[in-house]
Amino acid sequence: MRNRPCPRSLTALALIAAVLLLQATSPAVADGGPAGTDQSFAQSLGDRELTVIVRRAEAIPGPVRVDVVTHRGTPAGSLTLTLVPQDAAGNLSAPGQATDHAEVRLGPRPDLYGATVRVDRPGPWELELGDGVRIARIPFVLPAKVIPPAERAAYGGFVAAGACLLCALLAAARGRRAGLALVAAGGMVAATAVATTGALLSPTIRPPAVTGTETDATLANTRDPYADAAVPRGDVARPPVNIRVQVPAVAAGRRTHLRLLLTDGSTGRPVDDLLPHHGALMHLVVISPTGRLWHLHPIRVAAGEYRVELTPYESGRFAVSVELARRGGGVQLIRPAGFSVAGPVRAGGASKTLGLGTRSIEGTRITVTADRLVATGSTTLAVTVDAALQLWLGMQGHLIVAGPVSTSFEQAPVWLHGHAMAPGRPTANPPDETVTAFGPQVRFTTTFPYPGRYHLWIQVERDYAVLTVPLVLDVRSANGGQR
Ligand SMILES: [Cu+2]
Repeated sequence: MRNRPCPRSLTALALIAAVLLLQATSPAVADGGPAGTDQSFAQSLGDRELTVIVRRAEAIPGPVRVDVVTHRGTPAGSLTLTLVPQDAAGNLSAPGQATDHAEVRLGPRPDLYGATVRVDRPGPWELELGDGVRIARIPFVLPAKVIPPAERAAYGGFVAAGACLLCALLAAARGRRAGLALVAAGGMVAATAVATTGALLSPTIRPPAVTGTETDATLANTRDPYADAAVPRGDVARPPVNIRVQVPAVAAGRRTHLRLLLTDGSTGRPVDDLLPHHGALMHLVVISPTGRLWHLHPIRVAAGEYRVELTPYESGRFAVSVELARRGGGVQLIRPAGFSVAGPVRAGGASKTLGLGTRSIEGTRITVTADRLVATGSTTLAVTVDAALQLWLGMQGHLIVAGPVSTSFEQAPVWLHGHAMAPGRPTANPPDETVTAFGPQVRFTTTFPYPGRYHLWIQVERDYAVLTVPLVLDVRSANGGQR
């Protein structure tokens, strides 16, 4: 006995095929699959230097893991995590209202500590990280998983073509319904054409702007990045940032805080669109009169306002530089006016500075060599450390240069900031600081634009502590002299 499909099932199959084809043309948000990458933020929270990692969400709504890496000397204690959405979503809580809390208990040993919080929507968020005294408000974007329309057309088209083929076969099997078989076969050809066109066009279609990186994130454009397609993307460059550094009247040896106020170079309005770059929203370098270096990551306390604490051990003029990246504005190195510390002149802040060669710092042997020290040509510095290294801020090593220094660091015409990248190809999720597998040699290539005396600081991380290697190098001019 033959199984005869009724005309109703054939019609249903044809309808499913049509729906699949129609759906293929509109963009969609896919809940359920992971989207985005881990987002890492170095934070100088009081006297704790922390790396806060917001892990990528497997599904939204769903749990998100927040890990905190501590370093040698980080006091034990507890931190509060509060999640605050920045955009409204249907009948969910209003923006600015916390949706979840958690506590991270930091142990006495440097390690990875964490907690899990729950998110109820994609889009822009703030993670409030509190230690009982101060609160860092870390902005981040949870991307929605969006399948591009061309890809959807390809997938939907092939599925619809399969359904039409089934229809055609069933109709043909019935024998008498040649007309229906013909219609289904026609549908199959049309669906295959749509799928093939989608598949062929998919790699050539320009992807939409990355929400939260190239455009300001809202819930609407996170869920549908194609919604902004009509907005011209020709000029996304935002103006440079001005920074005012405010320091209360401070005496050498006393703990103080720096308040950094960021304003737009065009409108003078507060700047609140910094992107995490090199593992932090802001990299602050402070150099004391005798050459002690701080490389800190101020916390964001309000829109356009960052804060950090430090203890200047000596009096005199302190130089400041800030590296940051603005959304749509690229990386900027800003050299705001420095600040003065009162009190008797006290040295002792800076550790002993040497030229090339071998030295021991905090029990670690370090050898620095350079292939040449001539202005305007490229110089490669090789640093060999007798310890396995961890990636700090995603890099094997950091190099900061100021010079030529004649009167003060603040007056030095050149400040450079170079990196020794992690080996291998850059990946979306590089190993975190718990992996001790790098070094022992890191190399930097840089160029000294003028001859003269340069101060350099090389920074690497080993055993959960950042090691700073200060150097002084005299760079010759290309025709042999010092000037
Ligand atoms: Cu930094």
